[in-house]
Amino acid sequence: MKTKIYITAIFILITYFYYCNSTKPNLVSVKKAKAEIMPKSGTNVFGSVTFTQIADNSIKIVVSVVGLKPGKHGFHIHEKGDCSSNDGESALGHWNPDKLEHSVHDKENSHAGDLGNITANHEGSVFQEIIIKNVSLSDTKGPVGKALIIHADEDNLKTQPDGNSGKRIACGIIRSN
Ligand SMILES: [Cu+2]
Ligand SMILES: [Zn+2]
Repeated sequence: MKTKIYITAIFILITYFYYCNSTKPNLVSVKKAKAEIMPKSGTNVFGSVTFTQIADNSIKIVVSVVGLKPGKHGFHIHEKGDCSSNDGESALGHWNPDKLEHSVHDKENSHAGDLGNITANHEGSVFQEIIIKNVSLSDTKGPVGKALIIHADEDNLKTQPDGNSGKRIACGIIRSN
């Protein structure tokens, strides 16, 4: 009888540890990351985007980009850190680990990579801060290693799967630093 209880207890412990390991994100220590933005689709868009972990589950993104048409441009994290193709399609679709729908950033209900729009001034420059929650730079399955894409048009935050934001006019791989 005692042996049976003992075996049951070990079984429960193993199940518990297995469950913890499979649900907890795999963490490394990354506090900052950066993407160098390079032009795509024949544009002249350049810049940089920095990522800073400002709380356990909150990231500040600072966008500094030039060479855009004035107005709003869809801005997303795409699933593959590959900017090699001239049209930016090598970065694949929006980063969407939870198989949710395209909308405004809110990891409970949207693609994790939905950062909304950036707005270029009359000179075509963007200096903008975006705060996103429920994402960690330390998570090995987080945004580091993925690609940032700037689109030609405004993201309407509704149309599936990409907000109808048009061509990919710039791309940058998010690297830890
Ligand atoms: Cu996009
Ligand atoms: Zn999306």
